[in-house]
Amino acid sequence: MSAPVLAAGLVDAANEAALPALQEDYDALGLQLARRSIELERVTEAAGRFSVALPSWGVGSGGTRFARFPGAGEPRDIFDKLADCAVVHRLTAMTPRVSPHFPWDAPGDPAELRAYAERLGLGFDAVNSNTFQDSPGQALSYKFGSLSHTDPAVRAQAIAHNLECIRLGESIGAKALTVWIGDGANFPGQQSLARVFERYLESVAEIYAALPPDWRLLLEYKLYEPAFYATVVQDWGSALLAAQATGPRAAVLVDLGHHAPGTNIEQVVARLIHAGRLGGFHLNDSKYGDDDLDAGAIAPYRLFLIFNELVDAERRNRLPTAPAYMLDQSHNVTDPIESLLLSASEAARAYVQACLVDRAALDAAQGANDALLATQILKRAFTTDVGPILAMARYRGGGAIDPLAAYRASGYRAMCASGRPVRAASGGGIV
Ligand code: RM4
Ligand code: MN
Ligand code: MN
Repeated sequence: MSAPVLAAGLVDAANEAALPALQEDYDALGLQLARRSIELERVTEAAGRFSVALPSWGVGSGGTRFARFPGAGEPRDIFDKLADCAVVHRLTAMTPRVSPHFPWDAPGDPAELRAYAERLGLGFDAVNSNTFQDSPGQALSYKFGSLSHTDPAVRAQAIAHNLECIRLGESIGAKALTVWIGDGANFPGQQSLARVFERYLESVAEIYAALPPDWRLLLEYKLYEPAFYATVVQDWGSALLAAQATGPRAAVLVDLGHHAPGTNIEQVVARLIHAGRLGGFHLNDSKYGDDDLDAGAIAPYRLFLIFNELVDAERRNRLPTAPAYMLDQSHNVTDPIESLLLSASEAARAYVQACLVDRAALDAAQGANDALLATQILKRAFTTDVGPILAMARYRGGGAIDPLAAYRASGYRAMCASGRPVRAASGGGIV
C-alpha cells in the first residue's frame, strides 16, 4: 500500500531558506536567557524530547450534532489517517505516535497495520474503546449505558469490546487502553447514582484483570454530554476513586475540555500528581464545554499553568511514570492537518515556557508570601517568545522550521483530494 507523501527535498529547501533568520533569533534568545541564568541548549534539548500523540479521529473533519462539513481529500480509513499523521510528524518531528479508536479504526489485519505504521515512522499510543455509540452488527444497544448498564448482558458486551481493544492494541504495539464512556442519566431518578457507579467499577475491574502487565488503564472523565443530568464518571474525583479502587496501573486521563467553565485544571493536575494517578492528557482547548478546539487557541495561559505543574513535579521527582500526552480535537472549520501541526506546537510551547520558570525565585517568593512577585515570575516565563527554540528543536529533529508554510507549499491536500473521493455529507457526529 502506498501513501501520498510530501515531495522529497521540500522541507530541506524551505529549511535552508529559513535557517539564517532562525539562527539570528535563536542566538538573540540565547543571550536573553543567559542573562536569566538559563542555558538555551538545555531547553532546546528538552523541547526536542517532547512529544505528543495524534488522535486518529483528528485527521478527518469533525462536526457537531447539527452537521459535518467534510473537506477535500479526507482520510477514508486508518491507513489514510496514518498517512496524514505521518505528514504531521514529518513536519513537526514531535508526533511519532497515533492513538487509535476502535472499532472506527479496527484493522482487518493488525500485523499489516503495524507494518504500515512502521514504514511511515509511526507507532501507536493508547488505544481507545468506544461504547458510547452502537456499531454495525452489535447485538445489544448502548442507548441506556454500557459498562454501567443495568443489564449484565450489555455490560458483558461492553467489557468484551474493551478486551478486544486490548488484544488489537497488543498486536500493534500499544501499551495503554483509554476508557471513556457516555453512560449517565438525563433525568433525576432515571438511574441509581450509587449503583450505576458500582456497576461501572465492577466492569472496569474485569477489564483491568485482562490488562497485560506492562499496560496502563486510563480512565477518562467528562462533566456532561451525552448525559445531561448525571454522568457516571463526571469528574476527576470519580475517576480517581475508580483508579484507586481498580489497581496500581489504573490512572486518570485529563481531557482539558471535560470540565465546568472556570475549573482550575492545573490544580486538578497537581492533586492527581499527588495521588500518583495522573495517567495522561487529552489536550485541546475550550471556551464553554467539550468544544474540542485547537490546543492553545483560547486559553494558552491555562495550558502553560498546567505544564508548569508538570515541570515542577518532574523536578521534584513526583512523576515516576510520564503522563501520556495526546491531542483530542475536532476540526470543523480548518484543514485538520494544519490544526494538528499548530496544536502540537502549542503543547510544546507551553511545555518549553514552563521550563523557563525560575523555580528557585518562585520558591522564594512563595516562601515570602510575595504574591505579586510570584505571579510575575510565571508571567515572565509565559511571555517569553520561545518560537526560536521550538523551530530549532524541530529543525534538529528533522522537521520543518515553519511546518505550516511547508505544508501549504506541499500541495499535499490537493494530492489527497485527487486520490480520495469526498465522503458523502452525513448528519451530526464527530466522525
Ligand atoms: C469524547 C472523549 C473521548 C474521545 C471521544 C471521541 O468526548 O473526549 O476521549 O474518545 O470524545
Ligand atoms: Mn478525550
Ligand atoms: Mn471530549
